[in-house]
Amino acid sequence: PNYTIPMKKILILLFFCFHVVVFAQHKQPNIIFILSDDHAYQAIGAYGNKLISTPNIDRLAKSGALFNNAIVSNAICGPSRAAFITGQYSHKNGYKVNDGVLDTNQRFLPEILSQNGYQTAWIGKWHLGSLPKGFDYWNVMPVQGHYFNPDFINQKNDTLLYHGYVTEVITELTKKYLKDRNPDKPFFLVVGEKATHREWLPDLQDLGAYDSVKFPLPATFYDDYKGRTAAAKQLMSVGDVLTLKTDLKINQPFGEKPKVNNQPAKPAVKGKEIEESMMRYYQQGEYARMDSVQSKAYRNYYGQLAKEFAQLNLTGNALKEWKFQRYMKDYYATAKSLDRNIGEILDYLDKNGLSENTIVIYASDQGFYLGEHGWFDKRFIYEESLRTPFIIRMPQLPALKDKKVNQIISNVDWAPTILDFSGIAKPDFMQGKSFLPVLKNPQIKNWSKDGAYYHYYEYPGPHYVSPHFGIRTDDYVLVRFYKGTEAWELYDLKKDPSELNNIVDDKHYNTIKNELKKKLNKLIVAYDDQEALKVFNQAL
Ligand code: SGN
Ligand code: CA
Repeated sequence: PNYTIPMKKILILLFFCFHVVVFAQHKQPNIIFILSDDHAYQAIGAYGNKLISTPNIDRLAKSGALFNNAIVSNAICGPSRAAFITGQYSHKNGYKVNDGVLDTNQRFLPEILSQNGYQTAWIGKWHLGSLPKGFDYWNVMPVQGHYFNPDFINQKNDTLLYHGYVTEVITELTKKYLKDRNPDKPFFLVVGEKATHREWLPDLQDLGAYDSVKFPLPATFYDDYKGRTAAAKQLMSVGDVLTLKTDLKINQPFGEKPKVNNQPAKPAVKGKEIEESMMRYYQQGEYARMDSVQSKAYRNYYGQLAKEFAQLNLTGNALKEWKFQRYMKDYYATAKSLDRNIGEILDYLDKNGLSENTIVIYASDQGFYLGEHGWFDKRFIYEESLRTPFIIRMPQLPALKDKKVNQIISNVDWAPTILDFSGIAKPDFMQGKSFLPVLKNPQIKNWSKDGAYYHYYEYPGPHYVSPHFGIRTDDYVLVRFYKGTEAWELYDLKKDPSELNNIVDDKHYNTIKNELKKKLNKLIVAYDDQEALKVFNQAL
């Protein structure tokens, strides 16, 4: 028999198939998602901050798109991450508050990417109780992780201590992953940063980086919370809740009493005793993890500050404002390493010819208060915590360069969008919606979320923010608080961007309020949030 012709046909077919596969893979972009922790959009140059510098995040923004209205669905760590990898709201994926255990009997984004040819990885902070599932590679820090010499647990279940500063360690692990990965498959990699989580411990080289900057007090620092009961009840104020000792690292061996009748406070201990007390303090808690070089740098830097602080004998507003300055200096110094390390990752991509086919996203797990309303922390549906930085560089869409996008997107939309990059259909369980159409055309008119849905649960600890749900549209935010506080709130974001004036009882806004309530009800029903529906119906 003559096999020549069929063999030729088979070869042609094989050749064709090979090209289809190669072409498809070429079209599947690599994706790096850098997810920081508590990094406020107000803390980024590209978002308008002129007091600090974030050259690398800015560089990403210059070559990509920056979203001004990227919001989260539940502004705390674990729930935000769970929403990311499930594309679902907290009431569906079950992860409503921190320190639970994410139910791994559900499907996650990496599994769907794997089925479609991707290799997937998560490195760094994870904070979902259970260990990562569905990733081909992972190496994560238990719970919140540590700034110095952090422990990591990997998929072989080995817990290893990595010597060094956390942000640097994460970058090293990231580069190693990129180097060792299978070069024939596209990758999806999440880099989970610890920075800038409380309590802010800068890298040694960044101690004092912003000491010469006087940070202006936010206009709402002395907010009186009039007409806002839930805001009045929280425990997240810089002036009163942030601790001198742990958060600001100011040990006070000099005696904590403020001056009485204009008499200077008497030092509790003197001379050598002060040094010894300092020594002891910087050997405890987080400092116990440090090596001698690290703890010495901390002892010198914060020890000096503690001495200066003791001389000042501050009380009242002066003390609150001093705490605010120190909070800002530590926060921004911690962010400095974060930005530098993002630069390091971008450089690695450039040097290794990966930039062209890699989509890079930078976002935080939520926003953060930098003294607005007098606060640190997050949780509220109010702007600073609701909105998270979101910057995306997509070489595939060159028109996106240096674009500012105002469309509202939510973190439940992240997963559907990532799937859409490779034309992978969104699975039914995902509640978000791909915003690739917005990336292709930022001016698009008919891509609308018709308001984004929000539901926060964790109560009472650690910050006494009443559970609430609500809707955020381009112009308004309508909220229902239902535990601890029972109240509706409505803000006109165009007229009152700081959300100081709760206009829910203002008759002029009756029509708007009723429309928003209808829209909110529609979202609750569409997303099937039974708990909210019950409260909503009782609260009408
Ligand atoms: C810790 C912090 C809180 C913070 C939560 C959640 N306290 O409990 O201030 O709100 O984490 O943060 S601390 O004294 O331990 O720093 S989250 O980013 O994980 O949601
Ligand atoms: Ca967080």
